[in-house]
Amino acid sequence: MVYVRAKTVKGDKYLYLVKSKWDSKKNTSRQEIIKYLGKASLVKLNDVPEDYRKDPKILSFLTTHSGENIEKNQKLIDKVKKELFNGLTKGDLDRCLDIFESFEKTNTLNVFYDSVLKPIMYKIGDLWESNELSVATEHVSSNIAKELVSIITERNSILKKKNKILVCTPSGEEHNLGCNVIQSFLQSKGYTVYNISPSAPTESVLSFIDDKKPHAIFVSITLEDNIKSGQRLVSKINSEYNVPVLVGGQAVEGKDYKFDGEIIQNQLLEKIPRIIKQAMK
Ligand code: B12
Repeated sequence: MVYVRAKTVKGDKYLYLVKSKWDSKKNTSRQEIIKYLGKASLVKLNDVPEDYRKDPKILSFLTTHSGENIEKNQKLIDKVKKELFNGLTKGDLDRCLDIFESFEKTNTLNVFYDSVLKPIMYKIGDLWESNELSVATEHVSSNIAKELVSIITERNSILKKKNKILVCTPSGEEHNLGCNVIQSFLQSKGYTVYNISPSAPTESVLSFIDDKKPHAIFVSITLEDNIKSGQRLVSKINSEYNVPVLVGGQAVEGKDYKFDGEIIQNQLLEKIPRIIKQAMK
């Protein structure tokens, strides 16, 4: 497998085209440098040997890391956000899928979720709150968004023997698109995800843990009204199981609530696998 790797030296990123090779003697993989591409801000597609220029992974990496492309990609993101907003508010699932498919050619799944879908859903909420968007349109949009994420998840999931993650919301919390997005991203990375959101009663969360024995648990809270039931849920899990519990979602963003678990604020999806790894140590 060939991909681009970034090394940061004194705050500057440098890119390398590398090949991953299996070393059967050491029973591990090692990386072989094919070409040093240069300082990230200066790398152009032409610096990549011709054979690898059409590789979607390499294209996508360069789109998000090379200086030449960052500005271009921001313009694309802004355009795609407008298009997807229209598709969602008009209830046009096919259009939304087309938009995703074309975006996916140059960007990764996490960029779609973090930089396109999430901000649009926040905007839809703000417009609903200020009465600029009807309740019906908000509901249509969130239903289409859910279907979109479900189709993307089905298409992108891969099966590797990675860890098992349980995703849930406390009792009372009906918002679960965030949980679906986390599931979608983690399944695309090979995790097994049990998404029992929204709003499962504590007892059924506990019996699920008993049954599936997940390696980590995500608790997602959107409404501040659900903080207390979230705190009770996390304490109950901790009193019965020795498993890391991570708490996140809009209700805990920028706040200082106390939980018996680790609070994760303001993280991009791509950081989540590392967060899981650290929590499991
Ligand atoms: C869709 C929606 C709904 C749908 C939910 C459908 C569903 N199945 O999810 C419905 C119509 C049911 C709904 C109902 C309500 N809603 Co609503 N809703 C929204 C809306 C527009 C989008 C939510 C969303 O999908 N966001 C996008 C996802 C991808 O983002 P996310 O949830 O933040 O998740 C990401 C991160 O936070 C993080 N994350 C999340 N959890 C975790 C956990 C861990 C461990 C980690 C590491 C990370 C992490 O990763 C996720 C993926 O990137 C929001 C607007 C907004 N700002 O989000 C309002 C919003 C959340 N709703 C709001 C309100 C007021 C309500 C109602 C009270 C309205 C009412 N009067 O009935 C009810 C409450 C229902 C309930 N009891 O839960 C308010 C909340 C205000 C507040 N601060 O409390 C908002 C903010 C709208 C607004 N601007 O006023 N809603």
